[in-house]
Amino acid sequence: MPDYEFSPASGDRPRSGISKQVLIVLGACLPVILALAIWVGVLSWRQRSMGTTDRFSAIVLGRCLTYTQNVHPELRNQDCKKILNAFTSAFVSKDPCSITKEDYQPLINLVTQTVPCNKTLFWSRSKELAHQYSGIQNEMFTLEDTLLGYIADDLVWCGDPRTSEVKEEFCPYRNENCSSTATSVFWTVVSQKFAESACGTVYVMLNGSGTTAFSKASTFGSVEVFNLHPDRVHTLHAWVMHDIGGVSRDSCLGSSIKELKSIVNQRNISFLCQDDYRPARFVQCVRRPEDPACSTLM
Ligand code: JS2
Repeated sequence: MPDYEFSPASGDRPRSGISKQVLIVLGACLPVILALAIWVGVLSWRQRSMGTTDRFSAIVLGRCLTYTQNVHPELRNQDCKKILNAFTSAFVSKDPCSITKEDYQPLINLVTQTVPCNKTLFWSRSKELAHQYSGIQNEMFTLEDTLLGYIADDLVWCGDPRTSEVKEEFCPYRNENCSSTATSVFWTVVSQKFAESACGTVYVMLNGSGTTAFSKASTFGSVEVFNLHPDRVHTLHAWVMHDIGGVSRDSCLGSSIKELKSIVNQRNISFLCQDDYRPARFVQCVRRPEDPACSTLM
């Protein structure tokens, strides 16, 4: 039987119909094809109706389980699914520029964790060194060493009134036209709670190689400093750290630290300051042991 070619452009239709055998085979396969199509349809419907776990939710749930089961097993009774649900409920299906502190209150109420007195470490423009230090001095807590900071660190998230999806891309940056984003409000809320629950002597690691070590516009300078309770916190101890082999643009004697001292003293809290606090300098020198600034340490 010759293969027939036809060119649709010529408008020619095949001169001979499909052979009888092909029709029989197609008829026999049709039910299988139909059943397959129905099965795929049901599967995708179930997937949609059950809700797929998006990446953000998977990361937050995974981090929560790691933290409560391994990092701090004393929190093993925390319900990570409830925490995830309270977290996403704070922003999904909402205007991404109009998130409020109250949106996060159910999440804040769910997580009860207290940092021991004298073990709180704030930071400003020195995140990496602060975390390296608290990673070694592991009785010290930065916000990201607490459960809420740990599950959200370095993530971006937002919602959209038109869907119940958790979005990670195309989330608006915080600016004058969008001042209350899901992430910025979250960090303000948890930073405030972190400061409110601090007690004894609290510490802050500042960057003396940046433009100014202390800024009132920073989260530390605008939220945490003003939420320390003077009846719980008696001293704020600042460490102004300088990059190994880097420039020194500010120090304990600089004007920005004088401003920080004034704010703290006005809140009836004592203030101490050290340049290049030695134990933190050791942490810096681990990576640059050959640097002259480190030879005097050894
Ligand atoms: C962490 C994020 C993110 O004392 C520290 C922390 O307790 C933090 O809550 O606030 C302080 C640092 O903020 P600051 O003083 O503005 O310093 P920075 O180096 O400019 O850091 C800006 C980021 C602060 C809030 N924040 N903190 N992990 O993923 C994260 N994202 C944001 N926006």
